[in-house]
Amino acid sequence: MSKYKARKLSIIGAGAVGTSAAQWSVQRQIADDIVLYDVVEGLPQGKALDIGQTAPLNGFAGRIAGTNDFSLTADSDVVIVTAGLARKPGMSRDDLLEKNVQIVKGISEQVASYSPECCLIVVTNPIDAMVYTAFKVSGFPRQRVVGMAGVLDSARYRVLIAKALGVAPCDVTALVMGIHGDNMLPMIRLASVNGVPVADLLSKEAIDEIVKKTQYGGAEIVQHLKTGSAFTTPGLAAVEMAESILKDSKRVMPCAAYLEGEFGISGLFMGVPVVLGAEGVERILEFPLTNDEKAALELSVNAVKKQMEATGL
Ligand code: A3D
Repeated sequence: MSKYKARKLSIIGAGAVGTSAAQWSVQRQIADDIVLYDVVEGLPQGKALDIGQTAPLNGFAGRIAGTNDFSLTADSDVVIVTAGLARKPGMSRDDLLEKNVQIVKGISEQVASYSPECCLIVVTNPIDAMVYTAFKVSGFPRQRVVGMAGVLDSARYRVLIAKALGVAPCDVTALVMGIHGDNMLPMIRLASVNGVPVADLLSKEAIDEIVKKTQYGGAEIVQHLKTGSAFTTPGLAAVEMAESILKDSKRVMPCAAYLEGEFGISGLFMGVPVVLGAEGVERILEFPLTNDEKAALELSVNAVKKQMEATGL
């Protein structure tokens, strides 16, 4: 008998982000078994068949299946939750809360019963409240519940810095902390191009502009699309996180993690740099903040607290 333990990934919600995540998972070959689940009949089945037919073209040797039967997600190692309403023009992420909290509650109960040992990656907005909902309802330890937002926001920040400097985006290292919303905190002091501080390469005005554009990066895409929000990079961002957990890579990524005193914050999910490995959030990388950064992070804390209260949990 083979000693190899097959890795199983389930993606809940076969909409724009869920489909993108499924596609990237197959392309990056991060799991052996991939299950795409949705409540709409035929939708996950059709999407999974289509994505599965890329296998001979990209060398994927695993299995992908679409289903409306939650029991087929059983014994997943990682579950990515993308189910729920997405923003339309004029809507804030908070406008989604009432509907999405019900959806995420129901899903978290099922995940806890079918895959009690999995790591949960939540993508549904407003993310900081939805990941809290999943944490409360699943009863999982804080290491195994994490929100995707910082990987996406940091990618947007890195692209904007790279564009302003005329350099390759992959050579820009930059971190966005805090809430996934208008008060998110793109860290200026820590942004660098292969170690060279960005603050020494760009004017304050140029950096302020980049920060603002990062904060409204999601809204800009919603305005163009009109019928929904970003999905390609959000899908890949969730898959990067899932890959680090499934392969125990210990990658360091900004993620919404439940804080218990780190950065002086307790009892809520907040975007911070974490180490992602087989155990989930294996460590939170804490470092001293300046007074300005502390004040900016306080805005995130207040906004997340309001969202948490609105969940009624
Ligand atoms: P969309 O294309 O509408 O897909 C949502 C899917 O969820 C649909 O196929 C629904 O049928 C399905 N669904 C609804 N209820 C359930 C349920 N109970 N069980 C299973 N599936 C269900 O939206 P989308 O894919 O564009 O966005 C999905 C969510 O991700 C939204 O809440 C977005 O706001 C959020 N999102 C978050 C980020 C972050 O960075 C945090 C980025 C992009 C999108």
